[in-house]
Amino acid sequence: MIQRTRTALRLALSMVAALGLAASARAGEITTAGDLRIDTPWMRATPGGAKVAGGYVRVTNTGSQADRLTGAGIAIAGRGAIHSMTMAGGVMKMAAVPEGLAIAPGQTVELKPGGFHLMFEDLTSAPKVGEPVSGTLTFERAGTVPVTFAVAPIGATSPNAAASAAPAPHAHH
Ligand SMILES: [Cu+2]
Repeated sequence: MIQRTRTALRLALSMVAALGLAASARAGEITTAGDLRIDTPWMRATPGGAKVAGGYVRVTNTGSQADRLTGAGIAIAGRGAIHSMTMAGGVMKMAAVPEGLAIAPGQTVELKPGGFHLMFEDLTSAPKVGEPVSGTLTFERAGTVPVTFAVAPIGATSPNAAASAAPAPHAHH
């Protein structure tokens, strides 16, 4: 009887371990769309009441024709846009990039904290750590691609990083 309980417990623990692995694998999700390799879409949890959230992703063009990231959306936001972030007189400034981001053949475009990013506005609920958010990325050639955004802690600088107190001090352009 005791032996059987132990076996059941071991089984339960190994299932928890397997689920944990599945969760971390999802955090490093790679989607392929035509010639594009879409590496780990992610976002950060937001403080309560926040109406906007940034989104990040790395896209590599493995083909021979240029493409362009033109838009993005998530299920829990009214709209999404592409933004740049630059340093102007010691102040971080964000601006919409309506023309999108060109991705030349062989090139990787990285959207990350402190640089180009997706801006999701009119949040209808707050992204929470460990609860991936479904969404889309739209490209000129590859079309609209369904993706899943992993959710990292508030202040995280990468999808797998623990929350850090301060954002990266430099502006990436
Ligand atoms: Cu922004």
